Amino acid sequence: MTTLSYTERAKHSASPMAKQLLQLMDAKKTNLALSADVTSAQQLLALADQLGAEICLLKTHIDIVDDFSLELTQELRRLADRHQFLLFEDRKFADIGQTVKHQYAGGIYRIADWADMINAHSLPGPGIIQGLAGATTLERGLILIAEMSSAGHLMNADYMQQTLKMAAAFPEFVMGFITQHALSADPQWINFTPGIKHAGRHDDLGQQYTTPEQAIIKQGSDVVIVGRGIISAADPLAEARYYREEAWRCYQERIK
Ligand code: 5BU
Repeated sequence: MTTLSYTERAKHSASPMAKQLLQLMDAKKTNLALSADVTSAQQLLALADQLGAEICLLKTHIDIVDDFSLELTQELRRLADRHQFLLFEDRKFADIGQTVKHQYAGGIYRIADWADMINAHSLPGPGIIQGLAGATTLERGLILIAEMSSAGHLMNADYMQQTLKMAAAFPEFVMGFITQHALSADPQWINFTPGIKHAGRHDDLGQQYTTPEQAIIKQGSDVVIVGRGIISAADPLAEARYYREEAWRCYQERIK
């Protein structure tokens, strides 16, 4: 785990999108990502507008929105620019390069046109990274899934280290990892951690939760991703502010 600030780490990164996110987090003083898992366009836009000032990243599952349209993605982009956050589509690509290229740039969702970053499983091998990297000429970033938050996943220590090696071959495109703990002390990699909640250890479908403090201080996480902990709360804005302050305090403590 590194004790450098995000701004310092931006200098070590070869990925323009990683640099942008690292600088944004220090400038805006937030390392909170919102997982906006809602099923209507209106709910998604309302969350982005209401909580946008608190977050560095809005994570979407665009394919769960019942009334999806390309106008929704244009609105999301406008809100991202207005409130200064980046867009992360949690698509979890997992196929051969030729297929993911089309899934990323084409189809109904045209993810490459509006999402600053996407994620993918390392399982198929490096071709998946090459396929995604070659799908667009826009400045985009990829997060490799090294370690999931769910109970009983099959990603063992060797899988995680192989994922790290795979990333190292594409430092301009890969920004870091979805992981529960920092995989190396190399400051260029950003560690994104889902499965964050201050109370509640798991849900009924395999999700396992850890606290911001455990994730950031003990495990070396850089960006905490919170979904139901915020969006299912009685007052999502108050809860987002709580997570923002707590996650920022932990980051400050780690780099002290
Ligand atoms: P929650 O409501 O905070 O449990 O939502 C977590 C989100 O993060 C949800 O969108 C998942 O799809 C996503 N996620 C995850 O929970 N664990 C993982 O390992 C990965 C993604 Br990859």
